[in-house]
Amino acid sequence: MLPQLHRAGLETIHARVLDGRRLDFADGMRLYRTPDLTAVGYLANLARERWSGARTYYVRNLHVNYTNICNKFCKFCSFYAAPNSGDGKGYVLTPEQAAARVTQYDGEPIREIHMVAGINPKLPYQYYLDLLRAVKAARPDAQLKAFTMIELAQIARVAKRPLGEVMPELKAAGLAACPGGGAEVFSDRVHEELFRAKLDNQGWFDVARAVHAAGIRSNATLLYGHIETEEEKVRHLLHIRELQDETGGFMCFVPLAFDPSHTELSHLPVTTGYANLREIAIARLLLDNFPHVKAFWIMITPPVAQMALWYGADDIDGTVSHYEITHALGTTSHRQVLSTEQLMELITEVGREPVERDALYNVSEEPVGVRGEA
Ligand code: V47
Repeated sequence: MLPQLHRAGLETIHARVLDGRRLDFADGMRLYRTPDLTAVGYLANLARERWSGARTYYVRNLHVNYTNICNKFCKFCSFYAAPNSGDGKGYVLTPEQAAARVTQYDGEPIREIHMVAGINPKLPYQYYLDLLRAVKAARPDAQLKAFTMIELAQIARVAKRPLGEVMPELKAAGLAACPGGGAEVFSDRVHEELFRAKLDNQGWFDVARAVHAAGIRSNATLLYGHIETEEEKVRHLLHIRELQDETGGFMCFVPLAFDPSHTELSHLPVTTGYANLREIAIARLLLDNFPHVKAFWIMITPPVAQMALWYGADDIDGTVSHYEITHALGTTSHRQVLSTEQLMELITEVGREPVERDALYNVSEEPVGVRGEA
């Protein structure tokens, strides 16, 4: 037993992690409350290495946001434009325009196209099918990771059919996987305060169940760093773990650090590196049935994402290029890009092994050597 774990009061959790036993609510709370983050990170790294060894997954990807018009008015969001606001800020990409965005990257070996947007009540079901088909036709070699559970609920609503019937059609049009967004925090209190117009927590679970039942795998997120409590975060993680026990359809958990700039919550501070690493570590420890935990560098900065590779994360997302949901930190720009070489350098500098993946975590390249290894 390391004296540091003893001092931090983490002996029992250490024993459980070593034995591969499941952590419970009280363990989650203890992990949030111990100030010794390196002790928490040490434990998370044991779990991380059990899943992935030194491997760190990255993907050559790009993001397409097909509309910013949204009728959900979430207080944490700086991306949306209200329907019929007349302020000229709202846009909808036609399927052809979305395809043209993708074609700009012809010549780059993009493997994943991440496509999400606002809930625009004017878009008919046919639009979503045409969008998938057009983007897939523009880039047949890339996989479409598209539509949060919130968008999928809307798609079923406009199709006027159950999601179980709609999913095979979306699949046939090119949908390969779904991102984890829209989960926010599974707390009725936070739902009421920050995103009351959006699908409720139970609804998110029902949609995820239908998606997984249709053979499409997805991610799950937690939006932290606003008004949520530690208890609510632990419950969120335990809910997701329970759903994963049931469906087995989740690939990766993505903690999303709240960026308050340009939102109704702009008085809140940005999350610290200390807090960001703790979220990743606790997710890795509680989610014993999730193969991957992502350090989304756009939100937590590349240097913290790099540290996170020793605090439970085994995925650093991708090259991204243009992320509209939030701004580049401290700027008004949405341009946020790392080259593949920069991503690989971030990974190898901390002694981890870069592994290129696709949207479904198929490995598409042999790992390159790790710096410092014989
Ligand atoms: O659901 C909105 C979040 C999500 C803000 O699955 C914000 O691999 C921070 O889900 N500050 C959409 N976050 C993005 C998303 C995502 C991103 C990257 C990878 C994956 C994946 C999924 O963005 C929303 C919401 O939780 N969000 N506003 C904000 N101001």
